[in-house]
Amino acid sequence: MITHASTLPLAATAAVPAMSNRILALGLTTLTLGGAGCGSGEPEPPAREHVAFVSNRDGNFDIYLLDVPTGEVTNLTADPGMDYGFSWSPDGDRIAFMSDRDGNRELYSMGVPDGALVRLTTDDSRDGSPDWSPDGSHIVFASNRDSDSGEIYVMASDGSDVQRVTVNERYEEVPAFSPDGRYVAFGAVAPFEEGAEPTLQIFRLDLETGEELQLTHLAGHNSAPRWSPDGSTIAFYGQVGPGFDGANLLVMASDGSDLQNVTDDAEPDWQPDWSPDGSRLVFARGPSDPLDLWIIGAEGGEMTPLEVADGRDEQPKWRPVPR
Ligand SMILES: [Ca+2]
Ligand SMILES: [Ca+2]
Ligand SMILES: [Ca+2]
Repeated sequence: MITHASTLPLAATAAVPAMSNRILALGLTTLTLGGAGCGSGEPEPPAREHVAFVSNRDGNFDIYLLDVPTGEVTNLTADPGMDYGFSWSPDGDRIAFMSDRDGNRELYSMGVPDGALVRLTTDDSRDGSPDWSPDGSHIVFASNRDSDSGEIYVMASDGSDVQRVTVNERYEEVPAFSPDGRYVAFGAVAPFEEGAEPTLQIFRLDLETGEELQLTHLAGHNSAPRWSPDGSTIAFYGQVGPGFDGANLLVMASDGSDLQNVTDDAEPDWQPDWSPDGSRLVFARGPSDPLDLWIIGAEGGEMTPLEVADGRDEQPKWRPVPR
């Protein structure tokens, strides 16, 4: 277990009661938490504003927490293995992530900031890209355990009750739950039009009916879909520039209509994620190495750098705010 509580700013401890409840619900015990006393008469701590991200800045991939107001960065995983591909629990108290620390790619969840680790998968295949359901009960992920092409699976958030939700010969990646829990959006290899060479396109699977809808029909690769908090809009990256050698952030309605380019410039932009209020996107910007983290309004406009440092910083995900 890793304990980072002493290095985190005060605001990070505001969610301690909720985390304690969640840990107990998972059947774990003996959690000791330093208290930021929230008793009556004390001022409310400021709302936290955190972005977690993946970086290789310390020599291997780990997941880091950035306190936005102070710029302080904490290594959450700090393991020599490859820690990569994560999502926040909806209460912001845990991350689920992929790691090869036990020999092959498995999924884990970890308390933030207490570091309490739960292994979720035990399978010789490559398991990755976990995303939490909006009620916290389930995690969707990608795995090649049943087919070389890889498929999408949903399991309970403690790792039990794994269910396969796609069956095909197609590669799939980075599934994302809709805020109402009904749909999963993901990237999958398919032609953008009849007869075209297959590239990554965005799909939407209805978990109730099993119906699948191809949302994008764009040349180049298009992936990393993320739903807006109100579920109306999906942000993703697409290689819509000349030659398909870069990438821009795109948004579309959740049925694939009303496509708009948010970052229409030559610098490559990747992996958008929504702020909790839906007003901004955080994303990775730059060529493959280095990558830095930037913020832009959800409808475009001026970009501002969030985290510019050596190494490859990517996959930023805004931490949910306690309700
Ligand atoms: Ca690592
Ligand atoms: Ca595995
Ligand atoms: Ca497949």
